[in-house]
Amino acid sequence: MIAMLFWQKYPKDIRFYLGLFMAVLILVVGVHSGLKLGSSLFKNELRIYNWSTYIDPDIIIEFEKQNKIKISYDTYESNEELYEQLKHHSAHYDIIFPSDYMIEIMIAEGMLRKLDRQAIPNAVHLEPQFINPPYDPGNQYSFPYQWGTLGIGYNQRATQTEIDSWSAMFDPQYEGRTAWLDATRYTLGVILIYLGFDPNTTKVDEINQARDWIIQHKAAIAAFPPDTGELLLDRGDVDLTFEWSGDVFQVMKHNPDLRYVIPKEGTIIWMDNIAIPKHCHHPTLAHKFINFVLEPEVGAQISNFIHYGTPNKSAIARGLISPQDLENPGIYPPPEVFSKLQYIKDVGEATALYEQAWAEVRAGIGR
Ligand code: N2P
Repeated sequence: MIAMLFWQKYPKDIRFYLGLFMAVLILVVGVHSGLKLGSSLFKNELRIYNWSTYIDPDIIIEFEKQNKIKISYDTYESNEELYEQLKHHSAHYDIIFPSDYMIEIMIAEGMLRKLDRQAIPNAVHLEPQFINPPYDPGNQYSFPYQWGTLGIGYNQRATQTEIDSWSAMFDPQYEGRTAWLDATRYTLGVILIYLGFDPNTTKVDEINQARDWIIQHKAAIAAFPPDTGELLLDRGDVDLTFEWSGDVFQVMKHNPDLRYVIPKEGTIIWMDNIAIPKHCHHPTLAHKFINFVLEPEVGAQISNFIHYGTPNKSAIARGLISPQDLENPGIYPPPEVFSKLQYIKDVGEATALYEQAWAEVRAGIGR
C-alpha cells in the first residue's frame, strides 16, 4: 500500500520509464540465473555422437545409472557428416565413433584428444590383430568399437535366386530396384574393386571410370539413402541394397525373405573406433565410458544387439557372443573371404578427387 502511494507521487511519464527499467532488470536477472541453473543441471551430461542403429539403448541407461549422470545421444549417417559437424559447426561432443580412415584424418587435423591409457584398463580385452592399427599407431587416440563389411542386402523372394556378384547391382532386370549408400569413399571404393582397381587409388582416371560406370547404370538406381537402405529393402521399396552388414542382419530378424552377401569380387572391411574429440567437456567421464564399452559383457551385449563383429577377444573367449552370429559368414567371414577384404585409407589430397567424382555422380543421376 505504502509502495503504491509512493509510486503514485511520480508523474505518469516518469512512471512509464521507471516501469520499463524495472521490467528489463527483472528479465536480465531472470535469464542470467536461469542460464546458471541450466548449466549446473547439465554439468554431468555426457554428449555422445554415434552412427545410427549402432548401440543397444540399455547400455546407455546402464551407464547413466552406474554413474548418476545424463547422456545426450545424437546420431550421424556417415564419416563425412561427423567430420563436417565437428570441423565446421563446432559441435560439442565427448565421445565419437569415426571409422579407420577418418581417425587418420582427424588425428592429422588435431581434432582428437590423446587417450589416458591408465584410465582404460579394459583395453587388455581387445583382439591383438585389431590393436596398433596403421591409422592410429599405438592406439594413442582411439580403440576399436565394432567392425564389419559392406555388401549386398537383397530380397530373395524378389530375386528368386542367390546373388553373389556386384554385377547384380547393375543388372537391367533390377531396373529401378537398387539402392546405394550415399557414402563417397565406400560407394566409389566398391565400384573400383568391381572394375579391378585399388579402392584407395589416387589416379584420377580410375576414380572417374568408377564415376562413369555408376552414371551409365543409373537406370538401376532407385535411391541413395543415407545409412537407411536396409529400411527400403525391408519395406519392399528396393530388391537390392548396398549396405553395412549388421544393418541388414538387424532387419533380417523379422524379415525372413532378406539375405546379406559379400560379393565374390571382394569388398571393403572397416573398423569403427571410439574416440574423444579435442574439445570434449568431460574427459574423465568420457574415459570411463570407453572403459565401460570395452568390458567383455558390455561389448558382447552391444554386438549381440546390432550384429556387427566384436574386436573384444575376451567376449568371444568367454562365450558371450551369440553362437548364431559367430557362425554367420556375413558377420565373421571365413579366411578365404577375409583375404579379399580391403580397408579404405586416407588418400590425402586425392580425397578431393573422390568428393568431386561423387558430386558428379549425384548430379548426373539426379537422385
Ligand atoms: C550403422 C552403420 C555402421 C557403421 N548404421 C559403419 N561404419
